[in-house]
Amino acid sequence: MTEGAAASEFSAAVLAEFVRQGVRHVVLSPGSRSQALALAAARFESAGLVTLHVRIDERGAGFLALGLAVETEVPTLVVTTSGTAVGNLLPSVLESHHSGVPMILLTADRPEELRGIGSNQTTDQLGMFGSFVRFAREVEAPSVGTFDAGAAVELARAAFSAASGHSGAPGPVHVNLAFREPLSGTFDESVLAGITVGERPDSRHPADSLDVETRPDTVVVAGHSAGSGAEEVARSLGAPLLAEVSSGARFGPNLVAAYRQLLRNPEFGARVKRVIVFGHPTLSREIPSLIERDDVETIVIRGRSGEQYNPGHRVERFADAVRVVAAGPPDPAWVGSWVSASRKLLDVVKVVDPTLARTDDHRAVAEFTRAQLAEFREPVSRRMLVEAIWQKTWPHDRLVFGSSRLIREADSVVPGKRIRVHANRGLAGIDGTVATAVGIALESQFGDASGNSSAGTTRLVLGDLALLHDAGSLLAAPGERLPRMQIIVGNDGGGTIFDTLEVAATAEPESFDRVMYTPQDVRFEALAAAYGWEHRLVTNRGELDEALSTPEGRTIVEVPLPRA
Ligand SMILES: Cc1ncc(C[n+]2csc(CCOP(=O)(O)OP(=O)(O)O)c2C)c(N)n1
Ligand SMILES: [Mg+2]
Repeated sequence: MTEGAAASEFSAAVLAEFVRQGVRHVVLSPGSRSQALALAAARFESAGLVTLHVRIDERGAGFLALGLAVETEVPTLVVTTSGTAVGNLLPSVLESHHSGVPMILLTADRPEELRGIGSNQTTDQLGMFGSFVRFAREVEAPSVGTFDAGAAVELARAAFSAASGHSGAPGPVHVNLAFREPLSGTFDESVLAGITVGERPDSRHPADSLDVETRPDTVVVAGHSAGSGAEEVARSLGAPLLAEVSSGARFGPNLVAAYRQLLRNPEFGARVKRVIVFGHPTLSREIPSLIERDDVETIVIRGRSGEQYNPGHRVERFADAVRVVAAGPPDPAWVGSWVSASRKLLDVVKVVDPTLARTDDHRAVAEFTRAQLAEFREPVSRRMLVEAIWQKTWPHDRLVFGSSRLIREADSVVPGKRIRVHANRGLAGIDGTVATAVGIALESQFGDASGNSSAGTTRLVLGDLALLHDAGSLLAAPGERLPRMQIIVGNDGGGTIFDTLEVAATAEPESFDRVMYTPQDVRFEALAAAYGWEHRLVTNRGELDEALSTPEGRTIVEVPLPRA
């Protein structure tokens, strides 16, 4: 074995064990120091063992890996070179930590003797992610003398286990690998033939289950990523289900979509005395205010996040799961009052009466046609936009929201529907949204390395600034897999979420606009064209329905929205 071959043999041995453990996707950004890992990953892809994605920007690569892992629930590998490349992974590491999405960073580094002496592209990489990673390991440069295939296997198992949350919450893991020149050689490709691709690891088994009695004063809150278990518990408890739009539990007979308005209403909010929380609520002020009340007792079901939800440190009990024990049959009046009040609040008034079209009265028919045309030409509002998108999304599709106003709008108005919705609510950044959605789209549409595909479209719904923040992730090199995807950008010329804050009324308008609204006048049509995306401008309901009904390829659907 030559020295370069040692780097490549070691890289192949590490990748082989990751594949055995269940890793299916590798995202990498180019670089010299990481070449042994990168070239081995390319061979693993040719052998059908992993799906490889190449992106030049490590920040986007990290979020792409996160999106892939949201779908697979298995750690995705991210391979980078040394220096600032590694620093660019921090945003996705933070989101991965806070949302409990597994990923494994394999960052290349200079060997010991080249550190701390001003070597090119060399910094202090170990510990760069601080307490945000579940595990950080330094790996010495492989060499002929010390080559140890067993160490490679042990390393991959430990990293995979930590990222998967086998002894804690799932999240990010950092493996910093030194490589000495020559940086790569060949490896024995017979390794590729002998790998059995891993099974999906079992999700954690709930250990600590808490008995909860039915009581007509209890609500179930389903925050981000709560999962469908929250809906089941609400039903068996006979409790109103206050489920956020990305909870995975916004459906079922107990759903209270207008939960924010009802919590503000003393007739409803004040009667709550017990709250059971699943997932991570972030979209309202009403939920934390409820939990902080002195007369309310809160039970939190431990989620995937590296940090448990505990507003005002008021949570009484944490548990891995709840078991409903009936103190008596649930009181149907309790949940019924919430559900019917919510439905009443959200009821849409139908403008056009379709029975008019069936009449012989010419004036009535003309009236109907006029009304229909008017509806068709109605300018798009935020509510109309999110309702139309929700309506057009089906279980084989994916819906992703950015951290702009539109997710809050959707959370206030959309009805129950069992569809897959994601948003980066771990830290609710406006960064990395395009890359995350592309990851979700690619995995849901192409599946694993065996090419399992399901039909379906991924729609990303976000604001103009969030799209511009991650415009670089529109890039995909020739030869990369391309998703079927619509990016629906509500273009209100800047960050209008700040207009909804108290400060908007008190700040000096010019300063407010300069430093908070931050206006932009980007031509999205040109941006789309530059990256090879289609562009559609949608200004009224008719055009919106048409655009949503014909998703093809990769399209940016630009919807101008009024600032107010
Ligand atoms: C990385 C990051 N930087 C800054 C913020 C603060 N922030 C939250 S929303 C927002 C503006 C969003 O604007 P846009 O995407 O156009 O949505 P709109 O509010 O107009 O609906 C900003 C800057 C953030 N959440 N994440
Ligand atoms: Mg905006």
